[in-house]
Amino acid sequence: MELSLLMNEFDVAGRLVTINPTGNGNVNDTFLAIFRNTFAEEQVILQRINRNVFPEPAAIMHNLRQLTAHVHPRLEAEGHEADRVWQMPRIVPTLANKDFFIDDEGEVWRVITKIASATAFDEAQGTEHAAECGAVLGHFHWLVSDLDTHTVIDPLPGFHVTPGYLAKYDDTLKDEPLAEKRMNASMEARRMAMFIEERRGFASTLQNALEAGELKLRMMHGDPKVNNIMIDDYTGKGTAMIDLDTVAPGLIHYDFGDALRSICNHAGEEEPNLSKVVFDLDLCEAFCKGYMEHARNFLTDADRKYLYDSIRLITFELGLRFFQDYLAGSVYFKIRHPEQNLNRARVQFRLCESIESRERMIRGLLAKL
Ligand code: GN1
Ligand code: MG
Repeated sequence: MELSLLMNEFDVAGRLVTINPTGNGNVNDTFLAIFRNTFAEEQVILQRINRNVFPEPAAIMHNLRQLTAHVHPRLEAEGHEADRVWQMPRIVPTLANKDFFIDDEGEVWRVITKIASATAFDEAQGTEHAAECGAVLGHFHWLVSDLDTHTVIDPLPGFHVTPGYLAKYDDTLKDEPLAEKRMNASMEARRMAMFIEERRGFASTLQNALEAGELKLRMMHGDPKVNNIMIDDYTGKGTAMIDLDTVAPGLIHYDFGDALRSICNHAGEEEPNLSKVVFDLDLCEAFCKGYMEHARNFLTDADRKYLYDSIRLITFELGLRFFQDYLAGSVYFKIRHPEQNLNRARVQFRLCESIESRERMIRGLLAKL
């Protein structure tokens, strides 16, 4: 459906002047729409929800309602004490007062407000930026720490349960006829398979701690990579977490690790030259300091014990997810060329090795926080 016609379905004041793709998510399609009237301009975000990934759009919109209903009043009430304006997007309803619109082809669309004058960088800009990212994630965890986990519908059951991805990988090799062919087509793919075998036992670390009662489920973001953290254009301070579809009960460790694996890797997720993929310890330290400013009070000793493992584990998990998807024919992560998910897996596994080789130093700096 034509994007401008689609925008007519939503309740935004003014006239649409432009609508263009924005961001570079691997899952949903995102557009920035700008409306104007005589005196003002309104910018909103239009998204097509990837139904292959999120089969129940009503569930993620229900969750977004619960989340914003919990967080918005809190931000307003505490605004005068805060050292900055914290933001969180608001749902823009359709003219029929629904949270999303289904077009003639069955595609699901939603509109949310844009975070004002802020930028989400694809790469860490330096230690100050990393510290701000830490502050944003810590503050987010604090904001949702008392959100009743029962009010939220798990949008992607098993989303961050690493052993589940191992099982999925095994199933793909067993059931997908082309997977073996893809595996045997390149040395790279076989190297990835060996990398996975060497870490099978490790993959259950966080789940074991959860089952033993050492770690507890809390609300987590689910996808706090560097470009889901918005930085205020004028103050340089972090101002919002975006991409809220994966907010669900889980282990906040996966968030902590996910933010670090993306912030501390300057080369990004698509780098073809593996020698550029290195885990940066200065950025790690800066992020952790920013995070602890908000998280110090709710992290337990047991939580702290698993922080290093969480960084290593989520990096391994993402590499495994990319590799499994490559073997399955790239049916989950959007690609622009056929080897893209294989290369994404190579990058994460190299990053995982870089984390492993810095274990002592990472543990050392975590212990000082
Ligand atoms: C996906 O769509 P995007 O780019 O925000 C994925 C994350 C991965 C990320 C890696 C729902 O997020 O889990 O960490 O790609 N989101 C989902 O870039 O699978
Ligand atoms: Mg996402």
